[in-house]
Amino acid sequence: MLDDKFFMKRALFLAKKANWRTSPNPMVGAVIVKDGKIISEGYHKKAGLPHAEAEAIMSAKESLDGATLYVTLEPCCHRDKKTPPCTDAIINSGIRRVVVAMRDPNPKVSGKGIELLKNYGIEVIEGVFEEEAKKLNEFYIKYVTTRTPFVILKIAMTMDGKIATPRGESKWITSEKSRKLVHLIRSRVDALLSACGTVLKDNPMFTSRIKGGKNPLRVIIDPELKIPLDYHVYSPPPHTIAVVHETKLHDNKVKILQSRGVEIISFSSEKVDLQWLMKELGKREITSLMIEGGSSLNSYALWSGVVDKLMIFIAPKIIGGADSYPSVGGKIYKNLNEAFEIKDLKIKKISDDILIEGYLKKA
Ligand code: RP5
Repeated sequence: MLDDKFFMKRALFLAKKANWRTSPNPMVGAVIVKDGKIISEGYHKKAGLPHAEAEAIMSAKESLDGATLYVTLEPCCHRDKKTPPCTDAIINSGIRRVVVAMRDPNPKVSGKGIELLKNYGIEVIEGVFEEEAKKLNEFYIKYVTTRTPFVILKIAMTMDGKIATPRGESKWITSEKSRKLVHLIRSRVDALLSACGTVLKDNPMFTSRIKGGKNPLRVIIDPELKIPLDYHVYSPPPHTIAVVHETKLHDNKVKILQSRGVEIISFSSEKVDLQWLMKELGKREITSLMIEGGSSLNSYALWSGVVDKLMIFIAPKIIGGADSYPSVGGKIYKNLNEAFEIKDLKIKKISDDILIEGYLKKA
């Protein structure tokens, strides 16, 4: 129905107001409509605070008898750590019709919320702006179904695919506007992953310099603890997790880092297993992560199969040469038909740069 689309659009707009601050929860918006008019609205602001539907129901100033609820995600039917089930609030409110954009992929819900509402005689319509709702919560969907973060691999490169000159100069390849967008993404993801090569070369801060933006947790692969203690990444805030080889656990640096609030995660294999690391981060409720590394980490992440989405910024520059750093180094595919494939491409012009976004086709 035309009206359903109209009101769901408003609910999606409200959901976005949370500005990626609801982790590990999804961003959800809700609108209550009676006699063709919006009588109440709500959105989920932060984990621990009321869900969108509950907020809209609570803030309604008139009777909800016979009203329609528009909500961007299926209402929950379970009690989480702090909030009661939204289905109870809906059933008790007098709302007779519920329009949802998408089912909640959380195994604790996944259709059960809808079933419960139907059992109480409430009409439920599904799938209005489903794709938009799914896109909005791509971090949450990956996390709640796999308990590992949604991973974005960001690469800033020249037109010939280089990320640095032979002597490692990389500041800056892309325009200020592109870098600002990267800072915006930093403020949306829960964590940023990099490795000691990039950190030793650039001494990056890995913070978000967006006004009012939150900083991501920094996850730094530093197996041999090569990064000096006075480097930005080891000077919280924001917080940092150092991923260290177990043979270095008795190093005095570990104690110093821990006294600064740096968390140490250790591994025993020759190289850190990124699939394992993603599980460890998932246990810490990291639902999304952006990789900002060099040729080796970019390659390693792709080959490890942890990357979900690519954001490739291409600047109108050419460095050339075999000794300059390629965007993706390391292992190669011998045959073209085996190459990594990217789908659902979106192309944008940002200043003079081009941003290509796409999702990795998984085998
Ligand atoms: C990366 O961001 C660059 O290659 C550089 O290593 C880093 C700089 O980060 P900030 O110090 O600006 O936070 O993409």
